[in-house]
Amino acid sequence: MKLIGTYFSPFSRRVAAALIALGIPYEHDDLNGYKDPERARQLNPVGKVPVLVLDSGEHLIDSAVILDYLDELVGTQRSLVPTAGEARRAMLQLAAISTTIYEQTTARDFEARRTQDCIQPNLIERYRLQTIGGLQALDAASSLQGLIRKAPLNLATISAVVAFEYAQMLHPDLDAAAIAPSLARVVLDLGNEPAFQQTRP
Ligand SMILES: N[C@@H](CCC(=O)N[C@@H](CS)C(=O)NCC(=O)O)C(=O)O
Repeated sequence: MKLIGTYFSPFSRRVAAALIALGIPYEHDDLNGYKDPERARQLNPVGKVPVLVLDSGEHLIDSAVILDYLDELVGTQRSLVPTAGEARRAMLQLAAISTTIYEQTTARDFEARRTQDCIQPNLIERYRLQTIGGLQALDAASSLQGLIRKAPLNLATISAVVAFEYAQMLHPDLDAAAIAPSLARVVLDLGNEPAFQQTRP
């Protein structure tokens, strides 16, 4: 199978990290949807990465859909999300917080890049507070007993490590480690894991 999407995209990176964590071999195509929107639209009607191309030729779009497929592929014993119940809901909620951090971090970056007289400071502040709220919620789930922990790797942890590093990369002023010290420890503990090391942009 082939994963299309630059690792600068946190959505693509969390899929790549999941593929590596699950030991599923894949080819990688480094497409950046912002730099080559035409090609992205050819692969995905809404022009976004990641796209996963299966050996059958089928195209899967959207990281959540792709991750759901990977879980189906490896089966319930190895899946990154529990199959049902409260444990499944909790895992998906935390992953949703991480993907919202991806979105708001990107939105804040875009807003900050506007020419000075077009910037809307109230929007930048709103995105900043949403990102802080998300990091604090992930931090509360980061402990030995929490869902975000070093092992075994699950969807909440993969998505959270990617969220932390993405927020830190785009907005070092945020001081993600001070906002989310327990999550920062998990990120540090997992820093050299192939899933993260091999996908770091
Ligand atoms: N819901 C999608 C979001 C994917 C997404 O926003 N990808 C961004 C990169 S981080 C993209 O390709 N954007 C290109 C564009 O919007 O033109 C997913 O989970 O895969």
